[in-house]
Amino acid sequence: MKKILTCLIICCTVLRIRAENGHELWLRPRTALPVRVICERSSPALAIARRELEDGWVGKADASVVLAFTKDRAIKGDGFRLGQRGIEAKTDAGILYGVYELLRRQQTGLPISEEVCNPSYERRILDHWDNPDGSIERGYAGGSIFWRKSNPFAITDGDKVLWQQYARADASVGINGAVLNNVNASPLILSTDYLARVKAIADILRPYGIRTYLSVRFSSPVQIGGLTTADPLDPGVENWWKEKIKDIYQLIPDFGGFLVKANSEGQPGPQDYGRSHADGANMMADAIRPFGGIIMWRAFVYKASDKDRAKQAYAEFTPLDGQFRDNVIIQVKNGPVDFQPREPFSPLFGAMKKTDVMPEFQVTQEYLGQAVHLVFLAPMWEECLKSDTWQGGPGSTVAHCTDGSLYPQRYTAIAGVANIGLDSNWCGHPFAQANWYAFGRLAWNNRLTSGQIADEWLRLTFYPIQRQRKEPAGYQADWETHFLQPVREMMLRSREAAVNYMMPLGLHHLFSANEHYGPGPWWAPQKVRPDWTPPYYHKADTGGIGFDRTNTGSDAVSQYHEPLRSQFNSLFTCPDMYLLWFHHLPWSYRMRSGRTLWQELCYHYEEGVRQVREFQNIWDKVRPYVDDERFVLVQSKLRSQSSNAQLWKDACLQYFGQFSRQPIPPDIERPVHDLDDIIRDDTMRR
Ligand code: GCW
Repeated sequence: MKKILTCLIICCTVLRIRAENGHELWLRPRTALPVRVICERSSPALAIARRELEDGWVGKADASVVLAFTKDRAIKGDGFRLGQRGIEAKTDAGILYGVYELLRRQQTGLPISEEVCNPSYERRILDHWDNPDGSIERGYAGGSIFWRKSNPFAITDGDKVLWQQYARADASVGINGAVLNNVNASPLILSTDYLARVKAIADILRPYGIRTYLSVRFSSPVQIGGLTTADPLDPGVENWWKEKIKDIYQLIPDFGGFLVKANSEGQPGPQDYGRSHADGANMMADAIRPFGGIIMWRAFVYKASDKDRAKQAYAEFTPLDGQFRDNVIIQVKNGPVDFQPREPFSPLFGAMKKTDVMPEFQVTQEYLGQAVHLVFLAPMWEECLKSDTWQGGPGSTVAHCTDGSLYPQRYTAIAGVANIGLDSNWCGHPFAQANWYAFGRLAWNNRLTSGQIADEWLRLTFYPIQRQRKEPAGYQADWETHFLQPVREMMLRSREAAVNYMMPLGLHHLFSANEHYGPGPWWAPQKVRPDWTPPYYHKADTGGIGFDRTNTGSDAVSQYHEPLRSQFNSLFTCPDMYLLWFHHLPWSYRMRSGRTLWQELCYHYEEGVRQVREFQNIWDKVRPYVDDERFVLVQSKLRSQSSNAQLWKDACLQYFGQFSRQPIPPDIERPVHDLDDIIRDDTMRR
């Protein structure tokens, strides 16, 4: 009896799922089988490729893998051909990406067929909004991995290890660029001390095929150069940038270029000198051209005086089409306002036919529950990439308008605002890692589906390590049925759930204050500019709710190509999900469902809360398949998400209910918070 008991205890301990803190991301260690890697060349990148194969090979034992260079024209840029014998590519980075793809397929059980894989975008970049003092704008996972406040120029072994791990994770999903600092840029970044640190980082990222970029402040020539102006047409200013750029390339010969936020949210820019965005961008583009660098110029612009902020970027940039140098690329956020839970695509996509344009997505969940809510963002990006702009006829999706397949582009690129910090699991929430992963995968292949990405990521990130080999018969099938399927479904539904409990039916920007987390449809202090407050966007009163952007309202619909213009303009054809984005409607408006608008709103909020409760349930049921550390963390975050979703529902329904003057339908759960209490607590926190 005693023997049996001891045996049982041993078995349980052995089979207990090893605790994981998430630091290894989707690159968890494998019990690799022996493999022979054959490669005629050597380089730091190829050495990494070789090591990855040796450490991660789970194919046939003692197989040989050939890494070979080719001139095959079917392979573009850093693309590669995957085959039974190995990988062929044109560049070192191509070989490395091929190796990661091969290993991913082995590790997720996908077939390895003869196939050419080319990247959708040539530049696949993470924008870090990291400040030189180590803080991160809209960062929810600790301080910066690149910069720090105390002893800012010392480079420790710990720093190097972290940068190398970061580079490896990026490369494994095809990311090949990193903007190391915030677009609200400090001029300090261009000072000698900081540039020395940039060089140290670039040296570590380089073998992984990652180029380094910097955000620059337009007024740097004045602030750190001692000039009296930053006017882009001033020869002294041009010269200052030329010299600065020369210095940078001396340190970092493969430096990627600059990212610029100008004349936006108080940042300086060419308009301060009566010049245009094109004047500003072109001056920098000319200075960086001899070194092969690019200028990514952001189209995120709007003024407090605008009647409709959603129209501003299009209004300012389309007249400049054709005026930008060919090494300028305009960086456009997915929606016309600002990374909201749901926006229609920005009408700038496809509208600038003579200018290179790149999409900007936000990986950090500024407006989607930050590192508390489980929200898988691939469905949101997929929705944007697949939106048909009609700009070049039917099928002119945002993806086609930006990846060079519709208009010739000298450069193609895509950027994601990173969600990475010093937290041991990098992203704060274990599931937020999936957004980093998904951004890279979509940047590499903009035709991938969210389902495929979630599937891969879950297999790589959650399959119990000690089951990876010699698994008891049936374990994998059991894991797929009881863990993979429900959790993948939860991920795929999570974005729509957030839209439901935060701002359904096209509502947007209902956040309290500047932290962009909790509800605040009432929030409108006198001293805050109106377009930073929710009432500017929802326009609720006893007459109804929604922003009238039809041709009798702000006419933002006219920025879209037909047939979208008419489709969005008409109540008969405007999709429900954009209804209150484009229309101001009475509370009694009859929806397609037969409900009134007010009732429909109530049902959406209710549905959002119900979905998160269901996610809690799904997660609790998968406990036997997850290590304790990650299980408990996700469980407690779901609990917070659930109570926050409830708060959103209670706040929005009671606040809007004052205007609709209608009761919450009887079959909907009653609020559990009092509106006055919510507003009081919210005000007291400020
Ligand atoms: O979404 C807003 C953020 C700002 C950010 C800005 C931008 C970096 O609230 O924090 O500033 O967008 O994209 O420039």
